[in-house]
Amino acid sequence: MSVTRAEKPKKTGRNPVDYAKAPINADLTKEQKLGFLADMLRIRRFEQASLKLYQQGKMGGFLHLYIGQESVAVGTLALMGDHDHAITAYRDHGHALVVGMSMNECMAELLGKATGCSKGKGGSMHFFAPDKNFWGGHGIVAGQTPLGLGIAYALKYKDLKGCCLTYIGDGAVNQGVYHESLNLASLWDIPVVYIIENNQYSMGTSLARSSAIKSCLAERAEGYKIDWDIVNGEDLYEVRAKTWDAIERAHEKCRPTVLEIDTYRYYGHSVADANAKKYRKPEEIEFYKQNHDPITLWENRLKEEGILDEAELKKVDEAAKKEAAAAVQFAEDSPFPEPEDIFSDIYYEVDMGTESGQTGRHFFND
Ligand SMILES: Cc1ncc(C[n+]2csc(CCOP(=O)(O)OP(=O)(O)O)c2C)c(N)n1
Ligand SMILES: [Mg+2]
Repeated sequence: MSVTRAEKPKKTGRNPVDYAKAPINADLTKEQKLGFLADMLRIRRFEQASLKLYQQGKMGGFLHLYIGQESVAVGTLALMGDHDHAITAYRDHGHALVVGMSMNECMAELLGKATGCSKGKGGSMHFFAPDKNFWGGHGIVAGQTPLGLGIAYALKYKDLKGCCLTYIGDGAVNQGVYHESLNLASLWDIPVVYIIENNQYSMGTSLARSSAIKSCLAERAEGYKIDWDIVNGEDLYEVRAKTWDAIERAHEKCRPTVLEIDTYRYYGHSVADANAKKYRKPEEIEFYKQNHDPITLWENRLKEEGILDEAELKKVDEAAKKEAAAAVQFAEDSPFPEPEDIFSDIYYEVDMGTESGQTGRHFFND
């Protein structure tokens, strides 16, 4: 159907196809392009600041860093329109910042503070902003895949021209529920876009050890008659162009798509894991940092286009660092939730005082 891995551009840092000329990119302004740079730097500086807090022992629970994968969130989520929605797994900081959540509410959530987006009760894996069409933040691997399908089903049911960008890892594609979701997405013509963020590892298990077909994960969509594509994640223009094709397919034809975006994570699965010591070599991580860093490559691209110089780059980066530092201060100054609030924000029915909530029948009508 679409392309095969053999046709994919080699990881050279420079794409042989110039996706800058794709219609969705051709009219981008200088401000928009600098905005993508700013957003990628904001994610990186936010996470570096959060890592420091974790290492100081100020954070409970997990911290799954997105550093290295910034071009995926920025390249895809910046395309969202009014009726488009997004849902992802636990590695959710980048997505949250791109949909417009503030660093303050996100940093406070990491520290378990009442001013956090989930009132300090969710932590790193549970960033949510329904007002921004962002539905989290899910810790069960592939658990978000039927939820994304359901959100997209609701859009179709309500006759709204929208889609649900549903993010999933390279390990999660092996979960049964993802395949059940693909089957229904195709059978019922659901406007869902599954975006596989292929960072090559599922915790400490490499793709080569987890997938029967190692060369391509998106190709499995063939089994469900779903269009698919593979994307060079280090080229922001390509990410935007191919994601836009998928969004248009959802909007215009109400058909699903599976996109596999090649990317790489620099830190461990969560910051507490063995990272470079057990399942990959430090040299491998260094190679990606030196040759395939999505932010450096975008900086280089903008310099070539004559819209970025060192002074402007410094300005954008300083602003990101300042915003992250202010968020740390805000989070540290914020109070913890009150103990008496421990039972609130668990069930909608209880919080809203619905009849089922009052009678203890949360899920069934009779
Ligand atoms: C159903 C389920 N099984 C196992 C786990 C433990 N677990 C958490 S993350 C993870 C790896 C997922 O890797 P991938 O889908 O590639 O996402 P990435 O962490 O690379 O973003 C596993 C096995 C879980 N959370 N849920
Ligand atoms: Mg992975």
